Amino acid sequence: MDKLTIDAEPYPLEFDPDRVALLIIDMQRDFVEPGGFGEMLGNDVSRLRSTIEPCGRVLAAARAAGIAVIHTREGHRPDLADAPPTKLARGRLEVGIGDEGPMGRVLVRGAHGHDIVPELYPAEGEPVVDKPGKGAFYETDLHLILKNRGIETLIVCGVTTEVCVHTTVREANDRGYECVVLADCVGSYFPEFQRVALEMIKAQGGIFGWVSDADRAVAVLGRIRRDAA
Ligand code: C5J
Repeated sequence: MDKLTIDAEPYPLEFDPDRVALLIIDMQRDFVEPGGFGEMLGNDVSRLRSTIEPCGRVLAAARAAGIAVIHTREGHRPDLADAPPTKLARGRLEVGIGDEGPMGRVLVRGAHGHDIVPELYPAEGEPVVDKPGKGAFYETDLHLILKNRGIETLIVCGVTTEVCVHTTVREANDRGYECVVLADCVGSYFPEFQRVALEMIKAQGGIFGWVSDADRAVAVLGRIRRDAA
């Protein structure tokens, strides 16, 4: 199929529709749902919850287009052997990673809070990458999964914008992927960080990648579906 173009900043991004994937980062209950770890830390989770609806539209469009969809989750083994002691100690929290939280053990694989919100739950065949760090490439098989599918371009959604989304986009950029981050599909607890994080991605001619939004992504993904039909 011919190349397509997604309208984006700092300029429209041309991509090969056979080599594009949707990457949804850490849309886990503990970050996004009321009563989870994020809210327990005093954050306003509504700032993150507003991403669920546009993410859902992009996810539906990606599935209809038949492109690769990959989900990530931040978290650790139940024995915490893959969690750096510095990460466990950070913040001097009363309830931190590995402790019993409102939705089970915080950021521990298998806990209710660690899993992905039902609205965006992975479908059968969609890889879920469990990552111990903020970046989705660090100590995971994400790069291998993408290489095996011939992926060159990543449409990026998820939370939080300035932490796991940014770290992953930077890692992807250094590995030669072109990332387009959908502004309304990524969220931060801090409005200022949301704004600046998106500015940073597209500054200097797209130093880390491109910024677009759900509507523009759905429109271009719809062209894949129509052309394939
Ligand atoms: C954080 C993440 N913020 N997924 N994780 O700790 O951004």
